[in-house]
Amino acid sequence: IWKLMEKYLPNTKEAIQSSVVNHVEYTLAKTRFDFTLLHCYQAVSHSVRDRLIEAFNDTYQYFNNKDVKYVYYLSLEYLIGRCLQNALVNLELESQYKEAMLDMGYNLESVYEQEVDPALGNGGLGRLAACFLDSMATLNYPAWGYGLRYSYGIFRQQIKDGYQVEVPDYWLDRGNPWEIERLDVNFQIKFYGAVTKKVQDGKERTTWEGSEIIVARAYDNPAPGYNTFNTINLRLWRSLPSSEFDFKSFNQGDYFKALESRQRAEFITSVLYPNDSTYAGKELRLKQQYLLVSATIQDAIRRFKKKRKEWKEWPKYNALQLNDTHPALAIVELMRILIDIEGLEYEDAWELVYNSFAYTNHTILPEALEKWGVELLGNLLPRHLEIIYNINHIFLEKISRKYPNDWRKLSTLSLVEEGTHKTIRMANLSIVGSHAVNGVAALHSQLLTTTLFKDFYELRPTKFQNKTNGVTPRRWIRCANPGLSALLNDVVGSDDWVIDMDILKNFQKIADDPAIQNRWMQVKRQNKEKLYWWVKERCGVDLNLDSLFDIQVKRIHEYKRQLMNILYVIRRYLDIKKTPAEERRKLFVPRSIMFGGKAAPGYITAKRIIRLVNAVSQKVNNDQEIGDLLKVVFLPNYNVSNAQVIIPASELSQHISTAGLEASGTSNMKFVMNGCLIIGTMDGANVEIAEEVGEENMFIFGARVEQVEELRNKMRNSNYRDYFGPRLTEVCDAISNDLFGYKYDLDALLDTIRNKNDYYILAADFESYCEAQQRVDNLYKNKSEWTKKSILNTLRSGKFSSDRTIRQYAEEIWDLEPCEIPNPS
Ligand code: 26Q
Repeated sequence: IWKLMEKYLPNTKEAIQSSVVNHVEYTLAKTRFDFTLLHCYQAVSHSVRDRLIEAFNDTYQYFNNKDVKYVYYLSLEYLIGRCLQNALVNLELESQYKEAMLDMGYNLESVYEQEVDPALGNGGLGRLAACFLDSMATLNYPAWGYGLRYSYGIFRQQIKDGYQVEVPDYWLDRGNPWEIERLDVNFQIKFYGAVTKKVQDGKERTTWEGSEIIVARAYDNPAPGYNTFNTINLRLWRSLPSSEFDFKSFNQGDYFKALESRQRAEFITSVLYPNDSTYAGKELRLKQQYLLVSATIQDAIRRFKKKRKEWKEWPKYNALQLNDTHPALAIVELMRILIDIEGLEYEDAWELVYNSFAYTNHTILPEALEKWGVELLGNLLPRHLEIIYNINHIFLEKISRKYPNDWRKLSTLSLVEEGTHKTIRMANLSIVGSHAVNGVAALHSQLLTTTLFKDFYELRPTKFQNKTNGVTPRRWIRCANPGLSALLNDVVGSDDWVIDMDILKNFQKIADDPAIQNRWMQVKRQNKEKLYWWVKERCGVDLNLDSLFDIQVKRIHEYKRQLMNILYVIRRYLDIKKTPAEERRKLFVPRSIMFGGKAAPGYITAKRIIRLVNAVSQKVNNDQEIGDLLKVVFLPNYNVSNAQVIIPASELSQHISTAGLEASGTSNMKFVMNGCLIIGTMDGANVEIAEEVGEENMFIFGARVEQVEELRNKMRNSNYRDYFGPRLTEVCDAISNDLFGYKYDLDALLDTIRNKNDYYILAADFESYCEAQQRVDNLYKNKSEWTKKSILNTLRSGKFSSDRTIRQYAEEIWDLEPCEIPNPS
């Protein structure tokens, strides 16, 4: 009977159709007389799921037999986006399913549209984790992703009256065919309670008795690799009440009170914190972090114990990567289990922890660094606080031996921030507990070692590394841009570029070929048409398809300077109005300027930026004099599936953060791959993009990182009128004179650059930004030159494949070998 299970499902058109029909009948209990497009999506997904599961089971069975080392990627966020197309593309079954469905009267693309977009992340950090899973599977690395199965992902953004409105995202509404609920994989998670010490055989033993016990249950999400049978697991935990939960209330007969506390247990994984730049010192958030950490470490230990190895071999078999400090308690949790439960000596436990953990930093913004109040932490996790103090004690002793009487060093390196409100610095904990620490772009990693983590760097320079981010070409070219994919297949003569982006470099001579240029423009045009309809339907705006599609999509934040972008739009509007009608078309290239991105619900300035964009959009789009020379649109609810429509259609994209503040950026990479030119500052990965594609193929402007501090100092001692150029002054006056309405909100917004010392040096960079924009117009008038640069951008973008990034992590941090499962046929 087991023999039967060893055979893979057949993938002929007929076999696919019969599997879909089977799911219609037996999984959905539907008939052809009562059947919708949604049912069709569900049946197709189940049919694809069956195929995923085969590969998935074989993969881990094989890893297990080969006794491999695993990497555990720990992240509070995964922005995986829709699964159906991605699974079909990676299984290389898209054309078979397309045909099979067409036969049955369904267009596969409209089936794709039925899927909700799982949005279990905020932005860059969560999407990076998803790209990494794709690359780890594709490169055959033995890996596990671990995260939380939030019932509510990031809110859905609606625009009402020009303001952002947040709507809860209950993404599990229609079930989720992609997950496998593991009723048999549950771990207990403890909170609160007390620590007791007793002496046993002359040795002090510590135990922690939690007073609230809940359960974390595993939900598995297969992530298939491309061009391989390897399929790895994203294991997401859901919190549930434990069966003995609040036994006391039940026994005392307080039935409702007992049920209430059960609901509190479920609440822990119910919602993702929609914050991507300031930490929230909330107990619920700490419970989320600990739940992920504790369940994951227990799972990893259970798996390790099955190998029957000695503890000292732990680092040989396990690498644990922390996606920012959010899961940093894993360091402490592993220490606790090794010492309190497994009975290891402190030093031996530390050795194992230190050699298995590594930490990735994603920001140098001080307001984003996590610090947990000692009272909060000590109440929720008393034993963990004790261990943190231990780690700190031993660490600081070493420091004071090395730097006697250097109080400044001691206080900056300490895991504890003293003060009226004592806190634990999670970044310091992560650095001290890891053998490798990395930034996410060359400039960012360099800034870490010279500013934020300078003292740590001097202590142990070899610990610090760079791993420039990357994105997966499977989702961001192959899935999102089928037109470009077909073109690249023709250029290369195969689809090898999908797993080896570097080969595109060999075809640079095509950039001058007029026939290729024409096809290239056609592809872009078709993508623009798709976005045209998207915008028309959602925003009611009719774009000019011949206009330059100019796009800035990312979370709204002052440091990303969407404000500078929209102020320039106003500049352009005023300039067009000043120009005699008959000269306008000669002087200005028609532009469609689009903004998209969510503002954290409590971030008022970010919300006002959205308000301003919509106010300008209202005014400009309805100005008869302007016509289609200028359109401004706010694209609502920017998410992964919308990005897949927006990015391939864009011709110019904006990455204009204040130098030094965007750790890397990853959408910049996606845009470049899709043949979009960048207007940007020398920040984050833009610096490396410039190195790869050539500065002459980008529009670079603004202060460099070395100049920023100097500029700020200059501004501190002056009035804003001294550093506002005439072009910016006129724009702000127009807003203050109520040209766009909403004076109260908008004046308050302008005050962030007028009276608050303009921390993000918008005013200082404005003139140089306007000049760069002029260069954009000039180049766009020459279609062939523009297209040539667009082609070169794509062909030179190979470095930014997450395959390169993951190989570097595997070789330089994880010490991990690939392990490819054999072809089953
Ligand atoms: C922390 C504590 C409590 C609640 C929320 C958070 C939190 C959540 C998410 C803090 C930060 C984030 C996300 C940060 C992020 O997305 N950073 C981006 O990471 C990208 C991938 O490395 C970089 O490309 C971006 O430059 C960086 O901004």
